[in-house]
Order: sequence, then C-alpha cells, then structure tokens
Amino acid sequence: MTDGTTSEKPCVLLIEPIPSWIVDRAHDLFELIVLPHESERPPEFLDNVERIRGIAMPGFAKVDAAMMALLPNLEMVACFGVGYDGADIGYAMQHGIAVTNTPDVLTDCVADLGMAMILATLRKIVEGDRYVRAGRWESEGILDLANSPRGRCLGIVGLGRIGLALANRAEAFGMTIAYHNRTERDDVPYPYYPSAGALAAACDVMALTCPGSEATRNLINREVLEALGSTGYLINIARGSVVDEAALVQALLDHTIAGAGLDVFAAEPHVPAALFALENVVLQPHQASATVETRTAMGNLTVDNLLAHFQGLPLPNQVA
Ligand code: NAP
Ligand code: 8YV
Repeated sequence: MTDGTTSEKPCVLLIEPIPSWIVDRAHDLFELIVLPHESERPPEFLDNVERIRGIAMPGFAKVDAAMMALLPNLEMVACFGVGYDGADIGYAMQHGIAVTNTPDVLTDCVADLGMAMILATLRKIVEGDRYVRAGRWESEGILDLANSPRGRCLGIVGLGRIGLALANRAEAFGMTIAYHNRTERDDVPYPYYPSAGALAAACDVMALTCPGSEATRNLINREVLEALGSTGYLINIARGSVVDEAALVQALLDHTIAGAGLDVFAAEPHVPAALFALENVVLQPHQASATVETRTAMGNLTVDNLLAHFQGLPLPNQVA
C-alpha cells in the first residue's frame, strides 16, 4: 500500500502473487500500490487511480478493458510471465498502452517440468509413491507395469521456445517428435500436422505448449481426445483454456485416453474434483516456472521492462 508520502517515483500497481523479493526491488524504483489477486478493489487502489502509470501482473491475472479504463494515466502493463492472455491486448493497443512479458528466461524450467510430467505420467512415478506410502507394495505386491517413453511419438501443439526445448529433452529419452503450429517451420526436422486432430491421431503423447488465446480456446476437445486414443496421454503446460476441461475429465473417466499430466486448469486454482480420484492423472499447481532461479529472472525482467519505459528507453520485451 502507499505510505502517504509524496514521491517522484512512477506509481505502479502490482497485482499479487508476485514474489516478495521482486516487490522489494520494485519498491526502490517505483511507488507501489499492491492489489491482492482477484480481490475487491480496496480504497488504497480506488483513491489512487489517477496516479497509476504502470501495472505489474502475473501473466494469468485478469487485467481487462474495464480495469484499464479505471486508470486514465495508465502507460504500460508488465506481465510477470511469457503468457499475457490475462491482459486485454486489444484495449491496450487501442489506447497506446505498452504491454511486455518475460520470454526465454523461463523456457528451460518450463520444459523441464513438461518432461518431468511425461515421465511421471507414463512411468507412474506419483502413483508409485502413493502405492508405497499406503503400504500397498507390502500388502498387494508389485505395481502394474508402466509405459516407456522410448519409441513413442511426442506430438507438440505449439513448437515455439518451450515446445522446442521440450522436444530436445524428449529426444534424449528416445521419443520421436511431431508438431502442430498455425505455420509450418522450415528450421526443424520434425513432421508437421496442419491440425491438432491430425497430430493427435499420429502421436502417442500430446504436449500443449501454445499460448492461451481465443484462437486456442478449447482447441483440445472431445474429437481430438478420441483421436489421441485409449493408449494416448495428454500433457498440458500451456493454459487450461486450451482444453475443453469437461471433455478431458470425461475422456479420463471413460478411458478414451490413457492418462494426463496437468499443470494448468480452466479456472485456477479450482481443479475438477473428479480428477482427484484418478490414478492415471498427475496434477501440479501451475508451477512449471516456479523455481527460485527462474522466478527471480522473470521478476527482474518485469522490473527492467517497467524501468525502461519510465526512462524512455526501448522496452526489452514488448508484445503490444
Ligand atoms: P512461443 O515461443 O511464442 O511459442 C508459441 C507456439 O505456439 C508457436 O510455435 C506458435 O506457432 C504456436 N501457436 C500460437 N498460436 C497457435 C494456435 N492458434 N494454434 C496452434 N499453435 C499456435 O511461446 P513460448 O515462450 O514457448 O510459451 C508458450 C506458452 O506456454 C505461453 O504463451 C504460456 O501460455 C505457456 N506457459 C506456461 C507456463 C506454466 O507455468 N505452465 C509457463 C510459461 C509459459 P504459430 O505462431 O506458427 O502458430
Ligand atoms: C507463471 C506462466 O506461472 O509464463 C507464463 O506464462 O504461466 C508462468 O510462468 C506465471 O506467469 C506467474 O505469475
């Protein structure tokens, strides 16, 4: 919250949760107003709307047209994350509000979790842990056999920075790679499929690493899951909005697909309760970039983008 003193520092609205050490650095550079994520807008915010010139927000937080319209002197929105689907880019562009993100610094960390989810799901790592802790190894004997990634095809929806880093990791585990983007790449040796459905029919494990957007909303629907088939796995490290979540839950319940590894959900932090009882699903709390090292780099980049703007310098990572 503001401390009541006047300041020459630009006033920035910081939407939680952004780690405290980022807030500490930003405190030295900006006058900060902290807004709890999805909270009612407190008086400290409403009394200062005219002074706010910048927003720092997690990429998934909702900064829509109504929110931006409340801030007549808003100049920029700095997303703490590579995804910026929470910000209304159309409104920002129409009103000359710059938008930045934090690409590259999180690519390896997110791809690491993607690979870990492939291994955890196919190799029953979390299920095995539960089995041992419950004393079932001793009482029931060995766990059912798992599946090897080796020789299986990984189909990547969104072969960009993270998708390619995931492909490199999967190849080290003996997987072959195929992909679907809107545009075929001319710099990779992997087979291209013009639709998610065609890719699903051709692969054994489908990983989602595309942005959340209106274009990708419910891209993975019942039809695509049927094409993936009863021996297929879905790994989602992109956005919950890319998957028709009700169709996915049904497909897992009726064994239309074999299993799933999910880091992201349609209405986080809500996770459909039906998933909790399923042994063939590995669940994570949207933590693919959540290491001290990566979050520190993301936070510094968020602050660097804000600082560049207020110093009149070119923005390191402008998306709009
Ligand atoms: P990127 O380099 O821009 O790659 C995105 C890829 O998606 C591109 O290859 C793009 O190719 C493809 N794509 C875009 N729109 C598409 C569409 N409508 N249909 C099919 N493919 C489409 O981005 P990145 O750095 O790899 O990040 C990707 C996404 O990962 C982010 O936007 C974010 O949502 C998500 N993410 C999640 C976490 C997490 O914590 N789980 C962390 C970081 C990032 P074309 O343009 O040719 O279609
Ligand atoms: C973060 C992300 O979890 O970069 C993204 O798009 O989803 C993640 O890195 C998120 O932005 C943190 O607030």
